[in-house]
Amino acid sequence: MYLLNEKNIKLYFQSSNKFSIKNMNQVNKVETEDQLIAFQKRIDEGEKIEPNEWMPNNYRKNLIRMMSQHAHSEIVGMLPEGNWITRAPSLRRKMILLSKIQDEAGHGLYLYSAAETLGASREKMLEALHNGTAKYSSIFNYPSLSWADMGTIGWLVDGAAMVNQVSLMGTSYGPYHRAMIRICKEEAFHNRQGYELISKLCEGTEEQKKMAQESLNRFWWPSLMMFGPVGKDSPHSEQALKWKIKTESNEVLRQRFIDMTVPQAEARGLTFPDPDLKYDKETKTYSYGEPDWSEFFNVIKGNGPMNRRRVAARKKAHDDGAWVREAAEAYAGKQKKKTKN
Ligand code: BYC
Repeated sequence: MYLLNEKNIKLYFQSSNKFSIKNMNQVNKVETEDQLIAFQKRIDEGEKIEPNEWMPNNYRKNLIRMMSQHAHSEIVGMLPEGNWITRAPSLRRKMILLSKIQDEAGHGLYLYSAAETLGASREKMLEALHNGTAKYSSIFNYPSLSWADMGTIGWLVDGAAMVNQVSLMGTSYGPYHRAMIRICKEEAFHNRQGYELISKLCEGTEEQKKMAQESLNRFWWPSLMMFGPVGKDSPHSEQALKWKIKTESNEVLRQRFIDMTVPQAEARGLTFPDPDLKYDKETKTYSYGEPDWSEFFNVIKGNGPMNRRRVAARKKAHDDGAWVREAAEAYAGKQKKKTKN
């Protein structure tokens, strides 16, 4: 039996995760072995866990960690593409880009709301993003330098995200599972528009084809790193898999993405910046070189090429939007008064 007093619980939730629990009633002061066994049985039988049901504190904590990082990734992920809206080469491309970026904002909102069902405070989650303590996907700390990057982001970044999120559709937490179903539908469009853009460049002039290749060269390794590290460098995986917070390992998903993407590139005459990439006829998969994990850890520590600029841009957007939140609250207050009268 685990006994925690209120102060310890608060510390436990705040210490490693940079967020706080708003509703302390949702946190267990006592966790018995029987409760943990019964919970694992529900997971093993494929049941979904819903917000008001009993769950271990550690399950709640890890979901808030992962879902809030996921939500941050969606809204920080709007920035590299937002950079190109005014320079889209046609009205069609501009409309596609705008609609895709709006979808990402929506994904962020579903995910923040889903994390709130676990008792996480939206204000605290955003505060952690703005003060630089929260993580978000490493990929968004790289710059978008050419128009071809708009294709590469859709094709590779959304492609990698989709492989990961299709797997997360099987997550054991109900609200996360439902958010993933909706997000994956939109992600499929994001991925296809990116591949279509790259395909068009590859059918174009030598210069356009070069632009596509150069973009693939820059984004390939960071896209593989999106799936996260392996072994002892992936400390959350073992328990997350046991509780079906995640349903497949980082490595399995990375391999699936590679096997899906390499033939797509080859069909367009593109090559990869990995001399070790080759098809293995026996396993029917591609073997590949080791990503530079020191670069990855440097990026997630906040030292990637764009970390500081990304966080500053998010903070500015939040501050600039203060009047919208105030107006919405004032309007909601008025509506409440009206319904009372
Ligand atoms: N980037 O034990 P591990 C999109 C951290 S956005 C940064 O394997 P876990 C889109 C990890 O957090 C979709 N950090 O962790 C939007 C942990 O650190 P902490 C983004 C990473 O959670 C706009 C430590 O490394 N998708 O599609 O079991 C435009 C150890 O890792 C990363 C998601 O967010 C990383 N890549 O597995 C376009 C998916 N990898 O927390 C597109 C949801 C690892 O102990 N998240 N770390 O400080 C997940 O599936 C999992 O959290 C991960 C990591 C596979 C990422």
